Amino acid sequence: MGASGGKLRLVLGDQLSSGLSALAGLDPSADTVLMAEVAEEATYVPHHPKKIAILFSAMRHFAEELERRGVRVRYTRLDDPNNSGSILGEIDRAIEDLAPSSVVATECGEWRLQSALEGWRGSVPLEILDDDRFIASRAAFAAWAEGRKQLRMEYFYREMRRKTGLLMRDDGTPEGGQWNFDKENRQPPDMGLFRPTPPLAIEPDSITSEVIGLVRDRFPDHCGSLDGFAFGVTAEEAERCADAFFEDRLPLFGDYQDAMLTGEPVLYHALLSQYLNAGLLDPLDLCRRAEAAWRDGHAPLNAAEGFIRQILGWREYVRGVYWLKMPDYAETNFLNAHRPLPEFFWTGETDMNCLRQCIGQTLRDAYAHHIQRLMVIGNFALLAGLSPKAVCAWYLCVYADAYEWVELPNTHGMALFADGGVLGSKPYAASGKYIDRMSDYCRGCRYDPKKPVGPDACPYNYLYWDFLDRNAETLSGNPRMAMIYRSMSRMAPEKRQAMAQDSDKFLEALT
Ligand code: FAD
Ligand code: DLZ
Ligand code: SF4
Repeated sequence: MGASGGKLRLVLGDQLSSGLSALAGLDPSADTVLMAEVAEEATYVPHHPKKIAILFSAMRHFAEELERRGVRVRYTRLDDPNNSGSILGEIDRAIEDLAPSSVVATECGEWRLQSALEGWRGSVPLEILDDDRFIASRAAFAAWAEGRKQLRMEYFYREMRRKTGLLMRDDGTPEGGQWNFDKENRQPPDMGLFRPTPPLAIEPDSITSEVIGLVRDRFPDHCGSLDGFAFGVTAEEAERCADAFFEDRLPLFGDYQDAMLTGEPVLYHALLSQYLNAGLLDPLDLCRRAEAAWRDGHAPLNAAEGFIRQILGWREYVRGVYWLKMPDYAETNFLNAHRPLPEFFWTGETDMNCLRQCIGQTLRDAYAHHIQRLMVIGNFALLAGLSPKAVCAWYLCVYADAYEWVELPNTHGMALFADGGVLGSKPYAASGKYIDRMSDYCRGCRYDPKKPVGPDACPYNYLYWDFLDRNAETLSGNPRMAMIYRSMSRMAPEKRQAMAQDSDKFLEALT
């Protein structure tokens, strides 16, 4: 099988796009596409079984689709006895069997694999092409960042709005007269009235069912449930999920973006990141659809703008920061945090209800929305001084959409402030009051979000002040923290001491 002299075209598990640069100009009579399920990619962190199942099934469907179009695919299954276990090993094996003239790849999403690929020396040349599935290329981001003291997302986002024309008027000003409607997007959950249409559930077909069995057998020690698998695994299914989101949930996406409610894991969120990140959906296309929904009167401007900002702004921006700053970025630990991850991150078993709900949901669904990730789990990790490396490894494991290019800046930078302010101008630290305002979690909790100290006090409360105290030397000079440090200095010394004592007790018990 295979044509000697043709090109070997590598397609990775998160590169499942028919327009991938590595597939451009493919000659079906000579070239072969290489795809491989390999242990190294499935275990460099113990990914959530649902994440592995999505990717393996999506890879198998993608390969089938290519073959239907007359493309030759060399596909190594995980249980192939000759499987070398790594992407580079599979390239070597394919070269030996097929004798291609060269290997063509699209740059990898993660620094780890990209640097391994760049270091690969084989018997034929390797061409690594840009990944043009992003709206901003790495070079364009670097050009924007050049000479700037601070890389603020908001300014990058405005530039991207101008470049793409999304939500722009003919005179170059933003639609609605404002770039950003975030202030309108912070409504707490409106109990009673609040029953969003759930996301589209896709029934597993025979390929997905087989893959679920394989993942169950091969990765029994990976944390997370395979039950209730309902993800799409093809571009067509991902499009149907996007259709359902635009129809049912986009109109209220903006209003309730920060809300959290027990038993409603998705609310009005898109649940599309796992498809975007695997290449099954196109980011610019989703932005254009959100804009069209506003122009057609289906969704208000704050919803369309909020959604577009997440993709055109945040998603592109974190990728730009990742490639600009790696590999040193992952090594910083600005707040000198070293506490190991508590066991309940792997079980959800804690009496703090907000964490029990968010971690439990994560382990079940491989999904939590942004505020659950940032203000419940990430905020706890920040306040408790958990080690950034341990926390980042956890986030990379547990979410179906997790790839280091997007996970690391969000966790290391946004949630943990371990980068010292590359991504955000101050830590996203908050007490239990925030969680109480934005969720119903506190009602089902044994702790009281209004109490600052004592056995029934919400741990987020005393940990919050103790975090500020512990990090005063590093953070009190930050102008955006000045007000909070001023109010801390006015606090009665006995209260501060009581909070420090409760924090010590809590943190000791944690490990
Ligand atoms: P929605 O809230 O509906 O947003 C729409 C889309 O915008 C998403 O699908 C996503 O593609 C994009 N988006 C939104 N926020 C961000 C953001 N901050 N960064 C990048 N893209 C964004 N996102 C990932 O895709 N992979 C990760 O591994 C990941 N790790 C995160 C870790 C932490 C600590 C935090 C705070 C955020 C993380 N995010 C990550 C960003 C965000 O939480 C998810 O993209 C979002 O929750 C995905 O769900 P959704 O599709 O329902 O998103
Ligand atoms: C995440 C993942 C997993 C679980 N398995 C595979 C795989 O078996 N084969 C593959 O080509 N890609 C896989 N991936 C995605 C890669 O980890 C991803 O391409 C790299 O992290 C670079 O972004
Ligand atoms: Fe979480 Fe505190 Fe509320 Fe309990 S009281 S749910 S620990 S914020």
